[in-house]
Amino acid sequence: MTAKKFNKKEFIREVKANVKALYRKNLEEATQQQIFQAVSYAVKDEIIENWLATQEQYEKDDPKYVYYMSMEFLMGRALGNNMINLTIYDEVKEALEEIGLDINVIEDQEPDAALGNGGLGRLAACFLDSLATLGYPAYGCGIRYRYGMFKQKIEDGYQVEVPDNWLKDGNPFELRRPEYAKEVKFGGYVRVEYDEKTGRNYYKQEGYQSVRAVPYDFPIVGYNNNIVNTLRIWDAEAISEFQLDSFDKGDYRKAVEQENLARNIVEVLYPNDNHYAGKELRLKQQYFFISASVQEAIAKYKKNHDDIRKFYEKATFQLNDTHPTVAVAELMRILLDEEGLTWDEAWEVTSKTCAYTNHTIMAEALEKWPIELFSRLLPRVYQIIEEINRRFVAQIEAKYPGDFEKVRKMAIIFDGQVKMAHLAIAAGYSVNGVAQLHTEILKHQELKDFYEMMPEKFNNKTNGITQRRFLLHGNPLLASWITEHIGDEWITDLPQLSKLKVYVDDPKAQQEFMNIKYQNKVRLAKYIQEHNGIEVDPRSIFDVQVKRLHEYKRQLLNILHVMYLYNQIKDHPEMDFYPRTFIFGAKAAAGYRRAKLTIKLINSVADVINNDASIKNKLKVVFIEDYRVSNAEWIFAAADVSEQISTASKEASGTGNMKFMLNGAPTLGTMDGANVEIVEEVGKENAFIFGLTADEVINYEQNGGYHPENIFNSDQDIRRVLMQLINGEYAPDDPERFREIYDSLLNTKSSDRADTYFILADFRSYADAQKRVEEAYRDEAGWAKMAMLNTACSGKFTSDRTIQQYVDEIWHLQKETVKVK
Ligand code: Z2T
Repeated sequence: MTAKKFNKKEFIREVKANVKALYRKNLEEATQQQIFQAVSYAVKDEIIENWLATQEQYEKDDPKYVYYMSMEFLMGRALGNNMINLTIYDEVKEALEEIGLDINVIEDQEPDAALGNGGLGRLAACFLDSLATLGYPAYGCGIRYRYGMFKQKIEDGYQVEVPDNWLKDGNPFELRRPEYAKEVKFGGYVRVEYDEKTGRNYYKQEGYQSVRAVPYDFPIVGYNNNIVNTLRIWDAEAISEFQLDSFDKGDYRKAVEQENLARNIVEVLYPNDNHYAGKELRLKQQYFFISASVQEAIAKYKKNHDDIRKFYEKATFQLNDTHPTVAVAELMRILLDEEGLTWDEAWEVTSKTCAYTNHTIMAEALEKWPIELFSRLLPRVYQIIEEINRRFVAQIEAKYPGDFEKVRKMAIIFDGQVKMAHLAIAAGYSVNGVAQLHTEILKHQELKDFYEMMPEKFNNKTNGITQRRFLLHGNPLLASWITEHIGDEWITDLPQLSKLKVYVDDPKAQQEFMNIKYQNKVRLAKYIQEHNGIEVDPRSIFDVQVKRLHEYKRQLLNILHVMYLYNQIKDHPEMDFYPRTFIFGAKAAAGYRRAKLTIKLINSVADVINNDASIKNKLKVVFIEDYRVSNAEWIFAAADVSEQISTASKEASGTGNMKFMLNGAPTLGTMDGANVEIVEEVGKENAFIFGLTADEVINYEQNGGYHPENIFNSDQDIRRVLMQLINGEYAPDDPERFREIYDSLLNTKSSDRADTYFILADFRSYADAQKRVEEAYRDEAGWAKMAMLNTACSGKFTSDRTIQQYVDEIWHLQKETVKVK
């Protein structure tokens, strides 16, 4: 099945017409931003027919839908991706060339849709791409934040956060749908009414404030299959005066309050990755988009069905971490209070509808809301959770009579807190981890008691990434080369990449493969020169660590090792050393002091090393400002080495690791998250593995016995590097600047052990692995083979595979097809 034929003349005519209609300008007068808008509207026109046709087909077939509920969708740019999936990229490129326009410049005008922090949000975006490409009916449900992930500036080596006003020029791909607006209620109290006729109590929320949730739809284009699904994100508006209850009419104070509530709710994305801050506004955001989404899912179902007790046959809610877990109680509330089901009927529907994905074992990420806050904001929802908890505790007691420890550890409400993970597990029909190792740790450590009580709910879904964005769009040279050698089926069937294996020993293929890598390095070097003012040599090894800045991800281990290498080169100028460029990219949560200090350390080390002429450009350190989806595509394409060096057991999966592998960069990493499965696919001889295993880390954590000061005292190289943190080597103006980092490695605080993330424990084995990288890279043919094997063995890590497993083992959806009109 192919998409309808692209008409170049018609397209050019439309772009010109759009520029006129939108800006009253001719092409020659329009800015690149205006042309981007005009091109995007023309591309949207190509999408609209398919969008309509898809929704019509779904209407006719009445399929089951997955509602992917997520606080985050890290979509990145839409224009390039939409052209790719419509299979009109090259045609549009040519058409634009004809009128003197450069498609790269046009694409570069688009702000990233950065409605997410990192891995979790980008995973949601990859899943939407795969759902549409595989032809599964799906909605992404989320929030239309006015400001997404902040833009990062580096000033004097420090991170500065700048608001991300991504909507300021207008968003050509969004569609406002006021006809689907919903009312969402906060606060007030619950009034109980006994109804003689039915003999039941009815619960009514009164004295509340409310906001109007208005959805904006974004098209999610499947690859070359005419399918267009929908990402539906909610904006908040004030309930207008004439919609106020008659009781509240003319209540000026209340009207103003509701205006403020609406404005605040969707104002900004919380910029925390793997960290729970417990803010009231965050809970408002959660309930806001969940209530609207659940109401909409039910309204949609009721259009064509009259038995709400069978709702789960046509809908399933996938909860992206615990952030959307209030959906459990909201669904119960609607079924009980508005649909009139009994508790048991409502519970059956709810527990057959909701499923939960866990994305982390980091304790500081667990959502535990204070009862006071929760019940004040969501009084009726809280009552329902109390009843869910009462019944769940009874179940625990029945299964483990007299074992109060079990209740203490598993109850949903305990110690004055509402534990969202416990609610999600108790209420859902599926609990999944995001990589094999992570799921095993959930089953046997973090969620052990739950696994023992309900093993049938637990399953693994190893994460994946979409090759359409991270190879076809991000690395067009490699994509074309692959297609020339094995055909283009890999675009929708990534395991076909294994056909490349026959070329890994072929010198010509090796040379072509590495030449493409070189050209991508030139492209990135230009970007770095333009954006950072640093000159890097594309012939050096590009050693890359890009991901959120977090202590467990150990950017600190990386930069300490750079300091160690620098010492070596200074001590032994004659030493053989293959030139290296260490590239970092990372945003730190705005309130994460130690992470921000690590950014300053990286930039301080970069300053010293990059300006030391005596080391003859053997070492360069680059911190790429504002790492985000759009520049990530270029970075993966240009990487030689993929740094995946988290403390074993801490990185649930990782997905950047997969993007590097796909683009031919071997992993330098610990046996953590999906690294384990990457090594399983490519062979450990084609990766550089080091460090403690997850079992060893967990054993130290539970039984003690780790003493970083012993390492400090016995290893002179390590000792020297650590001393350089406090002797002004990298902070001559303020030698105490990095004291906190030094202390974190050596000084036990009352609260936690020194070197919480085992940096000293792993330092030697990391340095050895780095040495092996250098040796391997010197062997040109050997390296080319290793790089190609990484690409060839990356087939498992497509999000198409992940989604197919969700469909087969959790959601049970039917594939749809849409014919061209
Ligand atoms: C996040 O990006 C991840 C986990 C979270 O737990 C929160 C956020 Cl914002 C609450 C990441 C994991 O750290 C990473 O290992 C994983 O690959 C990714 O989610 C997608 O599952």
